[in-house]
Amino acid sequence: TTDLKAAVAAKIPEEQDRLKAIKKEHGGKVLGAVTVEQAIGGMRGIPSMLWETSLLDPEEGIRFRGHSIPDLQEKLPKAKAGGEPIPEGLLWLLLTGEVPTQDQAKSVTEMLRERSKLPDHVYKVLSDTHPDTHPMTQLCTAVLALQVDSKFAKAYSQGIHKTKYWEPVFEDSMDLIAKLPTIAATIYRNTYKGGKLIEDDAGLDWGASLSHKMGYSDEGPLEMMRLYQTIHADHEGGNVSAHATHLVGSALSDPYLCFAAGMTGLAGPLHGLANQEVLRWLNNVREQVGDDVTKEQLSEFVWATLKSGKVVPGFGHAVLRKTDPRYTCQRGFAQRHMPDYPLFKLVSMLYEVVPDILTQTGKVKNPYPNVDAHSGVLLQFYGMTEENFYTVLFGVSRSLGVLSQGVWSRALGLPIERPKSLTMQAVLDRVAAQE
Ligand code: AMX
Repeated sequence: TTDLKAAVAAKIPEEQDRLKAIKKEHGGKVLGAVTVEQAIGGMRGIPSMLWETSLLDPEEGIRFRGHSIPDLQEKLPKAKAGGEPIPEGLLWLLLTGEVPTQDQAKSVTEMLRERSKLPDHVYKVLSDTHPDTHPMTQLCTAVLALQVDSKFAKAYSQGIHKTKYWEPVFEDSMDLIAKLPTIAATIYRNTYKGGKLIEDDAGLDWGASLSHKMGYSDEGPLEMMRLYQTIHADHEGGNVSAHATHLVGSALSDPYLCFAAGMTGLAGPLHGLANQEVLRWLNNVREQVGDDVTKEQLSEFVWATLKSGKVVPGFGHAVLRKTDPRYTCQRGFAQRHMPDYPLFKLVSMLYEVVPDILTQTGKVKNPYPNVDAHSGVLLQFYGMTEENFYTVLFGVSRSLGVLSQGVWSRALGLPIERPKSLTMQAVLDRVAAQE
């Protein structure tokens, strides 16, 4: 079939049976103990959630439905031969577990295009926001404004049977994914280009159309945006944006409400906002030393950042312990398309300088670069210089992963989340009871 919803529907019974069997046969077994340190330390490493669309290996990085990023660069359908994958293909994979054919990916492009029109009231909400409103806040505002059209919220209020939840959740998720490029481009044009919007080009795929509507229609930025939108889609379930979406969705809040929750989390500097922070940090270096910076000068900058009690943005990770394959893949793109670009050279030099220094601090568990260390370079090269906007691009992509999982969370009947919290005294009492 080339019908995405039918392809998902066909998978649901077997996956429901699989989960039932796992619960029945292994429900009482232990996945891992929880230490006091973990309870205090941001629940790091506690296996406590189901997330089907992707899994993160600390050494190898993300796998989407079992496929690594280099794998998918080969296997996923492309807009042009030898080019970058289109994110619609990844959406099919995330939702169905199968790598799509060219026709299946094309049908997703068409399905999203049909749903892409943004209601007038959302344009109005966006043009009425205070001009200094951060683009991420504008994104959340627009998503919440769309919630009035939620098919799930309506179906729920009309008493839909719980076995059918996934269907209106699927519809809402596709509607929202379809509209996000227009929302993002409108935010961009309103904030930086005097509100002059650009007509869509009906021949373009979902990711390329975002670049086009922002005002960048050459082959270079179109391909870059396809890749960008593919690799930022999902990073298993425990990161802040995915977990926030999942948590809020578990209360049966509709996809608009839970995606907005995820985006407020993505807007934090330790998470998605890091791509903006990286650019600021790089610009600061260039302003003070120029483009011909030496390794020694760069080391001084890194040490000064650390000594002033700040993090080096774009480096480190809560789960990964090697260079992020999303970084490596963007580095490959830069080597192919902008090998002599000064900012790329600067970022490459940072790769040589920062890991040693972070290792010397003796506390950073992963001194290597993450996805956010590189994305800004690609955007800058094609003229998208407004770094405050970068996290919105991340957010558009993240919708593919977290909303796909949302469909499956409802299809599998996952319950409301409610972990146990403790006071410091309760921690001490539990420890004492064991001694
Ligand atoms: N620069 C300076 N210090 C860092 C650091 C960095 N890049 N990465 C980690 N550290 C510090 C931590 O702040 C912590 O210090 P503390 O003990 O004084 O509080 C210590 O090293 C141990 O932290 P960790 O266990 O290695 O990392 P974590 O799991 O607590 O945090 C992360 C992970 C990503 C928040 C952290 O590495 C960081 O702040 N990096 C910079 C911001 C960034 O790039 N975020 C984007 C991550 C990817 C994404 O979500 N988009």
